[in-house]
Amino acid sequence: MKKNEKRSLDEMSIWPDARRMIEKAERDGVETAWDRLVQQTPHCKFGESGVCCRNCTMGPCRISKKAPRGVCGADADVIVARNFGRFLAGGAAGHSDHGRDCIEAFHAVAHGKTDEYQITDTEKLVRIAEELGIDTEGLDTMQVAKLLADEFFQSFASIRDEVAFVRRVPEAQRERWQRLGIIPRGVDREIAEMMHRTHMGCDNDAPNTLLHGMRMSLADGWAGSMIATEISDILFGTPMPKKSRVNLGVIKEDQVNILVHGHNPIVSEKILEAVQDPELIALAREKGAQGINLAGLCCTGNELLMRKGIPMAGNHLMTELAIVTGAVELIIVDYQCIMPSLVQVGSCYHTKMVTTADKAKFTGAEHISFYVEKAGEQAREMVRMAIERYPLRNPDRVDIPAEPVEITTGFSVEALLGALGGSLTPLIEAIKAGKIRGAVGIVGCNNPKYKHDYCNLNLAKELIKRDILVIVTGCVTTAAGKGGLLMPQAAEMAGPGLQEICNALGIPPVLHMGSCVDNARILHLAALLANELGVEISDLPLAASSPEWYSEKAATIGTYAVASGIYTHLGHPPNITGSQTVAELALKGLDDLVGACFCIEPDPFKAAELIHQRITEKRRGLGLE
Ligand code: XCC
Ligand code: SF4
Repeated sequence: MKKNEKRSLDEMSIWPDARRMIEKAERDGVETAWDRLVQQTPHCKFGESGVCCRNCTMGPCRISKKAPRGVCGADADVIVARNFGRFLAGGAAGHSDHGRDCIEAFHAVAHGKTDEYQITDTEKLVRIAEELGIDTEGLDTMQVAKLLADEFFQSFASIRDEVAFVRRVPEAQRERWQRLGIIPRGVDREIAEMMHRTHMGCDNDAPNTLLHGMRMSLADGWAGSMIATEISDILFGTPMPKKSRVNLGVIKEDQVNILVHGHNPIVSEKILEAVQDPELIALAREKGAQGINLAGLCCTGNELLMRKGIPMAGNHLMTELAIVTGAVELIIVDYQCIMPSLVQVGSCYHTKMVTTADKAKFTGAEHISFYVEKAGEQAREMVRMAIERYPLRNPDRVDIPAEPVEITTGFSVEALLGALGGSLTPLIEAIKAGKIRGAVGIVGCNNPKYKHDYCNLNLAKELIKRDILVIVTGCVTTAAGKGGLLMPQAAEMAGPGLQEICNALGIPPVLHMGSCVDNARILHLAALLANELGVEISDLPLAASSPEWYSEKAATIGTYAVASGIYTHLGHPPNITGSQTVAELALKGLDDLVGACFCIEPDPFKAAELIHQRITEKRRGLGLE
C-alpha cells in the first residue's frame, strides 16, 4: 500500500454490514482503523523486517548492508530472534495472565471467599483433578477445587520440571521435546527467561532463542491457555451445541444494547446474569426501551457464545463499527484486543466504555475495579449505567445494518465426543476411510492491511470442499458464521465425504470451538487422536491457519501449534524476514526438529492447496492413501 491511499470499500471488507458502517463512519466524521492505517503507511522497513533493536541505550540500532551489526555487535539474526522472542512473550503473557485470573477466581470460590460464582461442572472438576493425579476419593467438591486450584498455580511457578497438562502429550512427542530441551516448566518462568535471554549480552544465538520461544509458547498452549479454558468450563459450564446469531444485526433498535468485549468471561458472565434481573428490565422499560440486549465482541463474545448462546456482534475489525450503529449504550471490556480508539468512537455517539481490569484502563473510559467478591452488585451497576444512557441515544443517528445470520456453536471436546457417541472411533474411522481427509483449525484475527475476512472465509470454504473438517476459534468464528458455514446446512458446501459425515451427525462442516485460549481445546483433541492411534501429533493429517492475524498472542498460538507438531499457515509473516536464519528455520528447519513448520501464503486458494498437500503427505505417512 502506498502513502495516503485509502482502499476502496470493496477492498476493505467482504461484508455488507461492515461496508455500510464504514460509509456511515465517514459521514459521521468518525475515524477508523482503516483511516489510521493510511496515516501509518508505508510502515518502517526496519521494524517490519525485525532488524530494529531498542534493547539498550547504546542503540537504538538498525541493521542494513552498510551497518550489519549493532553497537554491541549483534547481527540481524540475533536482533530478529530477540525481537520475535519478546513478541511471543507478549502473547504468552496475555493468554497466561488471563489463565491466572481464572485460577484466582476459582481459588476464591474453592475457599469460600465469594459466592458470586459456583462450580457448575462438578463432573469436569473431578475428571480434571484425577487426570492431574489428585486423589479425589472421599473429598467434597470444594476440597477437590482447592487442591486443583493449587495444582494449577504450580504450572505457573518454577519448582516443577513440567507444566501439568504436558501429561496429555503423546509419549514419543514428550521425548522429542525432552531431547530439544523445550518441555515447558512453568509459565511465568519461561516468560521471564525469555525477557532475560533477550537482554543485551545473553542469548546471542538465534536458533537457541527460537527454541526457547517454542518452549515458552508451549507453556502458553499447554498451561496458560489450557488452564483458562478448563477453569472457565468448570465455573461456567462446559459448552454444548446450541444455536445463536451473528453480525451487527444482533444489535436491537428498540432495546438497551450492551456489548461485552475482551477475553475473560469472569465479568461478562455476571453481566449476563444482571441483564436478566427483572428489576433492571423494568427500569429499562421505564426509560422507554423494550428490554436489555446483550451481545459479544471478539473473544469475550466467543466465551459467552460457546457456553450461553449469546449472539456475536462482530470480530476485531467490527468493534469500532458496532459503535458506529449509534445504538450501543455501553461497551464493557476486560482486556486484550480492545482498540483504544473505541473511547473516541464512542464519544462521537452516546456510547460509554467501562473498563473493569486494573491492568487495562483506557483514558476517557469509566473504570470500575472488578472484584469477584462484589461481582453481582458491580455487574448490576454497569447494566444500570447502560439503561441510564438509553434516553441519550439519538434515533436519527441509528443505523443497524443487516439481518442476523443463524449459527451453531458449543463444540467443546466433550460435546464433540458426545456427538460421536462417546468415543473418537467414528471420527478416526471417517479419517481412515478418507471421508474426512483431515482437520484444520482456522484461528485468529483481522488486520486492516488485508481485506477483512476475505481469507478467513475463503480458506474455510476451500478446505471443506476438499473434505477437510474445519474448526474455528477467535475472530474467525464471526467470519465463518456470517458466511453461513456454522450451520448443518453448510454441509452442502462440503465435499461428498465430509457432507456424508456431517449429515449423519447433524453437525456443520465448520465447528466453533471457542475463543483464542480455547485453541487449547484443539491441542487436547489432537493429543487424544494421536494417543488413540499411538502416534505423535505431527503424524496426524492436521494443520492450523491464522490467515489475518495481527496480535502477539496469535504468533504465540502459531508457535505452540508448530512446536506441538501442527503445520501452521499464516497469511503474512511475522517481523522476521530480516534474518534468513530465523525465516528459514520457521519455514523449514523446524520440520526436522518438531515435525512441523510455518508456511506463509496470502492467497486463501493457494493456502488451501498447500494445506491439502501437507494433509495428503500425512495421510500417506499413516498408510491411508
Ligand atoms: Fe484478538 Fe481473541 Fe485475534 Fe480476535 S482472534 S483479534 S487475538 S480477539 Ni484470538
Ligand atoms: Fe544496539 Fe545491541 Fe543495544 Fe540492540 S542491544 S540497541 S543492537 S547495542
